[in-house]
Amino acid sequence: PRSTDDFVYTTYHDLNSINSFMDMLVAENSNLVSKIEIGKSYEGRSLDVLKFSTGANRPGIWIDTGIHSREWITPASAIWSAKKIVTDYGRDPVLTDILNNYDIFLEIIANPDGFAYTHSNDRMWRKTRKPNPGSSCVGVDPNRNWEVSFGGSGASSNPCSQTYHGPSAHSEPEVKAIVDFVKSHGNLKTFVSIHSYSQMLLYPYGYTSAPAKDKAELHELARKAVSELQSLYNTAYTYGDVITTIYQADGITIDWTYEQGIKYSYTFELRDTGRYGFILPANQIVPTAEETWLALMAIMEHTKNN
Ligand code: ING
Ligand code: ZN
Repeated sequence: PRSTDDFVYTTYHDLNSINSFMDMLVAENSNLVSKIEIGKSYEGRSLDVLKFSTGANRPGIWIDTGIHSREWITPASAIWSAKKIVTDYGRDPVLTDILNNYDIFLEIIANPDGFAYTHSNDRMWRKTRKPNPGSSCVGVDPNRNWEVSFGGSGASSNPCSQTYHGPSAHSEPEVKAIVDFVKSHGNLKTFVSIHSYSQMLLYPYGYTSAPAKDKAELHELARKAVSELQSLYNTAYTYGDVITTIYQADGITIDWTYEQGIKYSYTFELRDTGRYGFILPANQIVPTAEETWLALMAIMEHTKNN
């Protein structure tokens, strides 16, 4: 494709194609979108974030996808969402109002080494691609590597496990890059980390059954977001805190961001509930992106109004 109008949103793309999408989007909308590199992956790939901004010194909203590399529906949805943002800015009054007051940061491929590996070697690869000294097993779970209850029982100390927490908190460059960005930005109001699958919208905590101090508000906003999502294609989501809705999980992204003071910290688990699982057919990309966008808009609008 020569422009993001020609880009095919109904199929899955590899890293080169996604990189070219990002570059075209920036070139076509240079007044609204820029690309920032927040770090490098273990294998040296750039960790790129699209910044949607209409002015200086704005508070921020963060969205990441693809931190678990086999969850292909998440970057595919993010690509559609990036195009949706540039299309709707100046047309949709709610999104325009959001972007006139907040910057949106979108990291489409949070784990590029893993993503490349899902294309070249193993479609079901989840973790990072950093070797583990003393083990033949590769990689760390980037959703157990964060410095909150790091190494707790809701993670594995076995390098061969899919939920291996890694040698130390923030040991993975892909995680550390986000940590550094969150700290140096200092004014993120919302942090949404998108996974698949299970059709859930989750908020902190994963490491403890103690309620988050904003639980009532987070729960009510989740209810609203899920109801908006369901209104489009009747896709049913469950919602609640991680530990009661899924299971105990220690060292997770949103517990760390919440404890950094980012009140609206959420994780989505996109389609489906297991029929296709991680191998969601491509004809579900656009419907999934469309319905998820409604939930994201609910969260962003609430951010703006609070
Ligand atoms: N599942 C998540 C996992 O990392 C999850 C579930 C989400 C746990 C949010 C903790 C926080 O185990 C997938 N599919 O990644
Ligand atoms: Zn995941």
